[in-house]
Amino acid sequence: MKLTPFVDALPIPRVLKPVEICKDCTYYEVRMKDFFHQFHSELKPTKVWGYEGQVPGPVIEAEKGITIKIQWINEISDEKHILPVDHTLHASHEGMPEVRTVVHLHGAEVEPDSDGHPDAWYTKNFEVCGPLFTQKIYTYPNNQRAATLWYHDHALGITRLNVYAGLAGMYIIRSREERALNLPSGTYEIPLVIQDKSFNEDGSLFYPSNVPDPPPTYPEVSITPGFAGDTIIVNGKAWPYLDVEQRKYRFRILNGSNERFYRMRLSSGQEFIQIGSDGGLLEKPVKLEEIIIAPAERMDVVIDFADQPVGTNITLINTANTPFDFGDPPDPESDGLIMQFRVKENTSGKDTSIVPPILSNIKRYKEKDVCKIRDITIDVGADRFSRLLFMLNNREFMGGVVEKPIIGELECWRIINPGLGVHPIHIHQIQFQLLDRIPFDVEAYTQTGQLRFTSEPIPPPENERGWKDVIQAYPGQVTRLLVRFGPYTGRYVYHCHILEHEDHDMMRPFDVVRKGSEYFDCKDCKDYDEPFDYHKRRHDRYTDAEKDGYHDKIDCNKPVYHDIDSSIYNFEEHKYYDADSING
Ligand SMILES: [Cu+2]
Repeated sequence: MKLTPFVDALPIPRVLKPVEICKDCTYYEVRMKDFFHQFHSELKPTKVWGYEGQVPGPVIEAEKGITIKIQWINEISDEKHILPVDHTLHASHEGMPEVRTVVHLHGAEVEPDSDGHPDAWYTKNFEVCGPLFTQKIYTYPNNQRAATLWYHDHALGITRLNVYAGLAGMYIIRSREERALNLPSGTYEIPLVIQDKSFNEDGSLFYPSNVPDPPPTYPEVSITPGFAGDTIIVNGKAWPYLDVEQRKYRFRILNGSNERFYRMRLSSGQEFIQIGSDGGLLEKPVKLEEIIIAPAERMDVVIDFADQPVGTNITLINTANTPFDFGDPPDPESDGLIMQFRVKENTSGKDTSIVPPILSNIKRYKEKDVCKIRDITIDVGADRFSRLLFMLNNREFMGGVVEKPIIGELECWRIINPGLGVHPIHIHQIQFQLLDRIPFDVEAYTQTGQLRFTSEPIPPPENERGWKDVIQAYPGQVTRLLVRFGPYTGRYVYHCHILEHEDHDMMRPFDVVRKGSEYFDCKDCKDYDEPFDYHKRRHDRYTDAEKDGYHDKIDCNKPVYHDIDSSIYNFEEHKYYDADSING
């Protein structure tokens, strides 16, 4: 399927309107539906799943400190998934509902029951729910820095399919401080949700049902080690163009692709001015000729078109190999192209926006304050069908909870990657900081398990010195993160954000616990070692379903014991204490 690039204008996702604005929160309802969407004017409409009938979903605008509540409603009418389901993956066995969803607000600091745990999925109108489903309405306190977040599906075993089918959208937290900076705004601030897709001749989405020439041990429908589409989609259109005036624009770039990294350049040779990363504004703007963005990362950039002659067409180019960075280079005429900017005269008056030399204040964590060092190894093995299996700390998703960070304590997570590819590692609940990356002797490590560093630590590049929730873990390096959890306790996950890796066991649960919290030894569930409050809440719901061997016996309407810890929640002010005050 060959589509002509730069035929369709870039769509700007609309901003979602709330259902109700109350005194202390704003309430939204977001419906997931199946519908047809035209990705390119030469392409027949494509059946997709999307939020509020849009691909990508509408932008949700939040104000720092003002709580948003959202009911995410599954109204997808399909009985079966529109993409091939691999029934050998967790929670995907025959008999499990295929059309199940759960929404994760990526980068948001929220309590566990609003985090969209992969096992908190539900089907149409909440008829059938996963074992960790507890509530229909999610709460987002927005008590964090202004930032570009995104919401997307996270259902266990089918996240790659649900996101690829269209379930993704942007969520922007704004603040007074940021508005005061006078960065390009309004018409000149544009979200760019970059994804890749492939299409069949009839316009339907193509997603592989197996690897090419699968070995006889593979199941009929099988997950692959990663999928990249041949068509680059921005805000729901293939290779769109955008008319720009001779002035500055702010682009909030999100890589919402399954596997594909983008190494972005402008054909004009001009620089991007990066002003923000996953967790909001950097301290200072950083000028870059090239930006590498991994799946799920966000880059907030300003591009200044003021000196570009009217009539100039500037292409946003991709040169990243797939898989990154050892795979095939992109075709300069298809997946090597992202979109085009067409420079027009400035007709709307003088550009009074600026990029100030100081954008924000970032208090760096200090290595000397680290209470615990945690090694997270990236391991490659084989599953029971002899398929390539990426794991974290050599455990599968169901391999029990090992990481139990104490709320408020600073930890150093050392991600050890002895493999070939770059894995974008995402940790839920918090924003973290990159300490450094240290090259190590991979051969010695593989043989002895000992880390032997081969050079001095590489400090974070300027554009990775802000807050992050996804980090590119390079092969042959130990990526050291400084991580502090809070203000919530409970169960979260961390995982690789290559969605085919995440769905195939490159995801692990962890529990944020209170210092000295007693672990509850439950006679009925020997496999579970978790904080008492969490276990108590979950116990009946999970064990009954597990004894029966399937999950779908759970009544979603059953009242749930909902624990809010008064040591971290100020009931009078309806807000959570910050991590410093919990520890102090
Ligand atoms: Cu990975």
